[in-house]
Amino acid sequence: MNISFASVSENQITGAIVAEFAKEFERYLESEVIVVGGGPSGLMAAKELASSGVKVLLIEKNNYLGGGFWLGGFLMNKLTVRAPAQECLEELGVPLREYTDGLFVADAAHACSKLIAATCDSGARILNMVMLEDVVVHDDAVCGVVVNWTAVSTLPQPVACVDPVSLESHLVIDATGHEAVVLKKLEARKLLETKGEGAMWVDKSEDLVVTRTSELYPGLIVTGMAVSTAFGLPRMGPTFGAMLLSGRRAAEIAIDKLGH
Ligand code: 48F
Repeated sequence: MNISFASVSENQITGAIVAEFAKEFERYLESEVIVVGGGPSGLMAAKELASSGVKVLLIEKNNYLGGGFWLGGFLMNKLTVRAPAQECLEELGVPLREYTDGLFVADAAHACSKLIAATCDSGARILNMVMLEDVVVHDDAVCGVVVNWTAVSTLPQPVACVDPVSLESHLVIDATGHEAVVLKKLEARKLLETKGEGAMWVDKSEDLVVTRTSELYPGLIVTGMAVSTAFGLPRMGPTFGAMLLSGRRAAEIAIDKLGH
């Protein structure tokens, strides 16, 4: 088979990347919501927000999205969700099998890639390899993030003198998982206190994570496992229903606050 690709120069390829990135980055210097962390809760929150017409930017420190959603647990490619959260996966078109009454199993790569695709399709913008370094706080409310390229944090000190930049937003969502990175920035300034995650107790943890998903400080909503860290709730292991429903709840809270 003969094939002839469109003729372009090397620098046109570079130019296309630089121009498009710069245009989009400039457009998102201010967003309505910035989601920090692209695991299941952050992706779900960003997808639901963008689907409702909210201008949302998601920042993720890794070069891939999905966080703990790529693998169910124990390095095995299956993940579980408990009813009623299977509905979220059904909406995404993820094949499911009911293992026991109300406990569903899915292929982790399939579920994660569908959620990522749906988030991109929703219109949420995504910045990979961008790491939250700090938050912007004006008049006792969070109103943005301070970020740097993840690569900068891996450089040796003598060559890592790179100042971060700020991005503004009406609301920030902490979806950074167990580490609750955004909350920790406020805690370091004694603006709030986190309790630290409790021991494993799946039957309690999932309901609690969803019901405690909330605005923890003016302008800052917490979702996913960061909720456990904030309130000292038990952890839940490789089941993801609460992550999906907590992300959806975070989006509802944000939409309500924005008055959309
Ligand atoms: O850890 P992660 O998947 O958080 P989650 O959405 O879901 C937790 C579950 O995966 C699982 C569980 C329950 O089922 O116990 O662990 O709460 O995703 C968090 C994402 O945040 C990114 C990180 O790389 C991951 O993709 N992240 C963490 N710190 C930063 C960050 C940071 N400083 N800046 C940007 N992204």
